[in-house]
Amino acid sequence: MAIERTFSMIKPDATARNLTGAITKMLEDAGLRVIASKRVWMSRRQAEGFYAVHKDRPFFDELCEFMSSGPTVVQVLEGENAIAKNREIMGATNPADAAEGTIRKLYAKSIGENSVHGSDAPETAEQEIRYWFSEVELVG
Ligand code: IDP
Repeated sequence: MAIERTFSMIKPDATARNLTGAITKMLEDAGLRVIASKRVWMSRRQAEGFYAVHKDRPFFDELCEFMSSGPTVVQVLEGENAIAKNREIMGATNPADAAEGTIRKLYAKSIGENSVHGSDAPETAEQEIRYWFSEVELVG
């Protein structure tokens, strides 16, 4: 299995509850390595750019408002099958549908304020990493 990189974000509802360490520990315990990490309070414009793929969805405004409402922690994770593994640990978008033991089941407040983001494919992982990090910030 190839070593992959993926982009992960701890969202404002989770940083507000001081869950950065707890969430990062779950990722590390699953074998993912944090090779870049920084705390970012994104602007509305940065949120709109990051979530541009969702611009026609009914929840776009609400999502960008939420994502720029407080600090986030943006991270790059590395490991075997990192993209799928991160998605598995995160759990389903809606915490009501998330499996037991997943981050969203444990911590998400709602379908919108759902504590974490994780890239869903190699192409998006690459784009999202590039959106927040420069090459020299990735220390594998
Ligand atoms: P994902 O984060 O599990 O990949 P997406 O469908 O890509 O889910 O949606 C991106 C983000 O948009 C979600 O994580 C959530 O924060 C927000 N979102 C998705 N659906 C809704 C909704 O119905 N209402 C409010 N926010 C939503």
